[in-house]
Amino acid sequence: MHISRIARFAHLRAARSGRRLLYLSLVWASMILPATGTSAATGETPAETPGLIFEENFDDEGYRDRFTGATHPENRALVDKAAVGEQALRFLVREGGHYGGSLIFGFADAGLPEPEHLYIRYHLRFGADWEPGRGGKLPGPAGTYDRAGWGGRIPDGTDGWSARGGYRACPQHEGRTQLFFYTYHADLSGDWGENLGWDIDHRGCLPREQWHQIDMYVRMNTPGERDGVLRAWVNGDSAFERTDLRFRNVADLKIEQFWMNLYHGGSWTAPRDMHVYWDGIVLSSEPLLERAGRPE
Ligand SMILES: [Ca+2]
Repeated sequence: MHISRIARFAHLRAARSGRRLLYLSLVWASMILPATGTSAATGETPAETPGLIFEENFDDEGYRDRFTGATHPENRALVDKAAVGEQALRFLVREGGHYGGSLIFGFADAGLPEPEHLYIRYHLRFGADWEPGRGGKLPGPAGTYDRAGWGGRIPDGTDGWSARGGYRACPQHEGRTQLFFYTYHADLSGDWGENLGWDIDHRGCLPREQWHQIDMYVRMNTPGERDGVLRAWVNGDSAFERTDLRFRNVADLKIEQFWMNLYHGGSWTAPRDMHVYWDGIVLSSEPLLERAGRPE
């Protein structure tokens, strides 16, 4: 029945901030409980979420201290346009620029073990001024270890990997933005990462000015084997699945961080000032969608 090996990890930043302890605990357990999570696209995550590792709802300025790294504070603002709670985080990409910026939740930096599988949820809204154009990068899991697996640094299976989200103009629907995984894995053939389109029933093509609930699942492969998993759901419906990926040949490459990145490019830059809104992030070792299935 229950595996009761429960590891609790206090978090220095959370303790210092005195805010709700959002880094609750890691529950490395196979608990026979109904899967939790919300069916509505903009619902609250239940307080008692099995496997909850991290949650951020961007309802106060303390959010920065609950992440372990951040860049480009000049591009970030809390605004009254929430998917969850009272406020959301707005990111600006300036005309002629690439960033955006990053908020990073690094597991080791937070005093947590690096997981080998992870359920990720966040809420995403493209602003009225958003122009996807040739595209760029969005949040996703990564294990670059500042060595390889991003930005043209091709990995060899021992040094790094990543599976950030990516975006570009949707080819089927004018004005929509297509999502994909921008992946650096150990079977790349070119000089850059591989785009894995969220193509199931065009669910990865999102209209502006609406909140979308994005769910992702990543599972590291058995070292050397092509059995790594990436899945994605948009507003609760399956949009992508691969179960034959090789991220690593060695066991010590794991899920180092959730990299909440916004970068326009490639080499191209933003045609005008444009905005993206994020809210309601959850990282969990247990499924957040009932249909997401069990960890494998
Ligand atoms: Ca919020």
